[in-house]
Amino acid sequence: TLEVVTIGEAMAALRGDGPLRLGGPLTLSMAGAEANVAIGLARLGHRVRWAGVVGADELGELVQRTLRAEGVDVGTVRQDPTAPTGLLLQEHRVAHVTRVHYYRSGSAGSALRADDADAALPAAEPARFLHVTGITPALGPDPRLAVERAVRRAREAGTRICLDVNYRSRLWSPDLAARVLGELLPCVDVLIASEDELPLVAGGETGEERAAGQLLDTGIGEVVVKHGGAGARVWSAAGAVRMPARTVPVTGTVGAGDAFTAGYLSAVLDDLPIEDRLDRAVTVGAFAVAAAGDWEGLPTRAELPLLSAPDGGTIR
Ligand code: KDG
Repeated sequence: TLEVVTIGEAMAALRGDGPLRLGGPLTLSMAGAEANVAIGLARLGHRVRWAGVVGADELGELVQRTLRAEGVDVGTVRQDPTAPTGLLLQEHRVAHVTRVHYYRSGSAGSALRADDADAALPAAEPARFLHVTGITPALGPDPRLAVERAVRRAREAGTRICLDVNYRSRLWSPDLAARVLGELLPCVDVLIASEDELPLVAGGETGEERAAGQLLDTGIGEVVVKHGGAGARVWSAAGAVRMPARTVPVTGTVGAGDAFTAGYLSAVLDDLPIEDRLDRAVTVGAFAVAAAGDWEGLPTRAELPLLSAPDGGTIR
């Protein structure tokens, strides 16, 4: 049976090494926060479905082919013949700054509807987790309804719900995000947010402890706060547990949050204690940071200990 269902928009991604306006070679891949999480989970051996809409075009084929090759279930993906698959350009502007440019308004992915959520979450085979992000409801009224439907169906089926706030300021205002995500919170079991996103879902509260306390009071079981290079902290009824990040050379941080989430959810599915959930989260996150691409470098389960190899090590 399926362990995780996730729903969102996946796009084609073109990545370059320098300023885009100068031209030069780009590498074609795919992107999308929920798809990244799905790939991360599949690599760790979990049964996961990614649901969404792609265009009836070559980039839509690329998205589906990639997910299929990674062992992600795409059985409920819908092809929309009237809209193109979305696209983003990743510009490696200077060493530590990547700029992302979206070409996704009117995309097939943003044509996601509530009935796509129905198809993805059949009542007869409930998954253990639904994973959604704050990106999807930012895409428009229909995707927002799709996320709300997915959350409601999951709730009814006894499927636990993970929400990654993933605030995208290019897509919606903080006020609207706070309102829409706020309505989902009472159904959320695991909330994942970066430090700066926390006030958005905690009524403007900027202190981490108070914000987390407020969120736990709404019934959320685990509030997971990401501190980037400093690690992460989980707040639950048992108190707070902190874990430093793993020190790795930084190749690119895009996708690190999704990798972290995949690691965390994987350990939740394995029923590991919070300390080990955080450990797997920061480990998978570090793989994403140390490798090129958003998801390409994510580890299989057997590769999890790889980062502990001695520096500059060649493994023979
Ligand atoms: O987390 C990485 C994502 O930002 C990327 O894959 C694209 O989903 C994406 C988005 O909307 O930014």
